[in-house]
Amino acid sequence: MGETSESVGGARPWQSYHTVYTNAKAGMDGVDKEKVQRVIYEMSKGSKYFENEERREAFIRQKVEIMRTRCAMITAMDMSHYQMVADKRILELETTRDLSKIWLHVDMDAFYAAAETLENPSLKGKPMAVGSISMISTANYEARKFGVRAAMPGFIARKLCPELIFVPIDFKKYTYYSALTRKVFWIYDPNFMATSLDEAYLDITEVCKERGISSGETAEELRRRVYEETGLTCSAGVAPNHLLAKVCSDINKPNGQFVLPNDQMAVMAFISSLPIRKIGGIGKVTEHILRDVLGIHTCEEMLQKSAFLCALFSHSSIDFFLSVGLGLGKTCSSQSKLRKSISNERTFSATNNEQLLYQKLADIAKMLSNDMEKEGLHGRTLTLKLKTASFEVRTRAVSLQKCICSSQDILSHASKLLEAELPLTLRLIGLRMSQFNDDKCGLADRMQKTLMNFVTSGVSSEKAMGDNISIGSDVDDNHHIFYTKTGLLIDGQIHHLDIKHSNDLGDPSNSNRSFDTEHSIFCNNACEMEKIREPLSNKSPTKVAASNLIGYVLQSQESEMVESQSVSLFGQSKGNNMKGWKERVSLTDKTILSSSQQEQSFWVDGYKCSLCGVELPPSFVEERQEHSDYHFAEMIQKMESDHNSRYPSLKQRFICKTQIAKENRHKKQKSSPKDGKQLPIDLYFVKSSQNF
Ligand code: DCP
Ligand code: MG
Repeated sequence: MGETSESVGGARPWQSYHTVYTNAKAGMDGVDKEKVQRVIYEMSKGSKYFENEERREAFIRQKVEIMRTRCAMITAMDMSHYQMVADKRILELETTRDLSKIWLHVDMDAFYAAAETLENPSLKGKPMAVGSISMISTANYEARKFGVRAAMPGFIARKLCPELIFVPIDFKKYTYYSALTRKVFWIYDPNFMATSLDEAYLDITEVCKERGISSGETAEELRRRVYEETGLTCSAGVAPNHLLAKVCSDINKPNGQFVLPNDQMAVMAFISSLPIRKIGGIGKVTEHILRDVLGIHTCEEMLQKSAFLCALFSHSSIDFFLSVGLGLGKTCSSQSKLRKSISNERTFSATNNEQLLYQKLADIAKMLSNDMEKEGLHGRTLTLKLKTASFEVRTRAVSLQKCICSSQDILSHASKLLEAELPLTLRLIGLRMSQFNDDKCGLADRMQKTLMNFVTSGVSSEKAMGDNISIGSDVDDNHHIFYTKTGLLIDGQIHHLDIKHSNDLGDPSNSNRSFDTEHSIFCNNACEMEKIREPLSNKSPTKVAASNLIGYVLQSQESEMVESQSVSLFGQSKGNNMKGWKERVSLTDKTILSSSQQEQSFWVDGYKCSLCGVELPPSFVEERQEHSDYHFAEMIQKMESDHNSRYPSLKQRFICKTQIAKENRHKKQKSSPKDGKQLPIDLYFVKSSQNF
């Protein structure tokens, strides 16, 4: 894992074995890191977990190599160009700096563990963890001294700390205490934004002004009130924006606070030495790439290396990185505007008991609904997140015609999404709602013309398509878990499915609570989603394999694909990729490509989509098929838009081809073969049985 010459076959191979468990959480500063590494290494070596970590490491290495190669291609002239681009963007971002708001981020200390200790004082002062021998949700600060931390298998935790006491999870209890804390938060900011059971952002600008007290005094008072109300301690961070407030709340944990003044100099000084990994959204993969390719360790170095960032990354990533370098973050207070999504998820011991899984789903739906109600949110897009026993994370999403909020509605749609994935052995279920009712940039407003439109009206929207294609998803910490469903024809109608490239850069294994990076696919209607899952028979809905149309497309389009967007970030723009693809296509002299040629032509380096940058390893056969189908469907739509007058019969021929595609389409399987054989978590760590 991340092997260095020192460790390969060396005496201490664990030294290069960096898992999520060796990342320090609050209270773990003095931990004997090498001992933790050794124990985890010895207990997991040869297990599926180990293999998974190896895959992750291999992916990171590959990613780093690709980026290094790209880096090496940057000429001096490129650099001066990108420096200008970067300087301009930095100036633009600087103009958005808002120091008028005082934000407080509050985070309960060892929340589940503290709640348990409160109700059972005999646990006080003893190392304890909430969870089971399979998996723990959190550990108290006594246990953290031994290297025990959230999301660690319990038997590894016990090895690290033989005295460790396990207490089973009791969500009712945590929800109860969470509600009490929120009563207090409400006093300071009725529009506070809860991001989980134990965390919230509060705008305390008004309260400080009205009462003539400092932000530090306000934080002290709030923490005291939370303690009086609940008997639990919390920590707080005060800063001009969310991003910084969150970092600050971790600095003096537990039972402490840190105030960063609303002053640009203070912010820049704070940022100058802040390690990038402290930033929410920068996970293991991103950290490695920035560090190993560009030598970026601190936030400030984002600005120093801004030209490289502009040369290598997509617009959205550049903006994120430069904002981090400037210490900028969200400052708006209107929650529904502020929020893009709201989520809730839960880790548990791996199980394939479907009744249990549906029960957990129901609990999460209820919690999500409660949180949405508190913020007056109604959403259209529901995303289900699953983590399998082998630590693969997958997301499935559905976009509904109506906004929903009630737990019944959420559960009903979530159950359909889950049903399509079972049987599976799962260790985490999460639900996220997005596309809120007042989200003007929502799916509804940027709905593409679908292939159905093409078939029925022949009109397409170039703009809409451009809007939905990412210029490049350079950094994706979730690469190995990407699933996609695209371009589906149902009952003779083709339903638009939108591939979304999130800008979040979180590392899924860094925190089970984050609902970060993903590539979600949205289907327009839940009922349709249900139909999609039905077995495809002569009578049942049928899916178009747009790749069946490839030959036709190649013969009829005369290689005049539309080239939009001329921005080039090392061939990552849509325009460039379309061009590259076009060139590869024209090489074939307008003959039909064999399917393996199509594959090679489409997947750059064997795994990266040449059109949008999404990464799908070759083993994801079906997902890759669907992904390319989607792009081909798009192309047809675009071509129709541009060639409608010259090719009046294209529509008709498309319909004929569709009929053939229908007949040829095979039944779609609902999960990959290996998913049906998930190991329980304790078997997952093969060595575990020796240690019980
Ligand atoms: N949690 C979980 N799985 C994780 C992380 C957390 O189930 N991987 C749960 C248990 C935690 C609660 O969420 O008690 C809050 O998470 P935090 O990250 O805030 O962790 P704690 O509150 O336990 O500790 P800290 O003092 O570091 O905030
Ligand atoms: Mg906490």
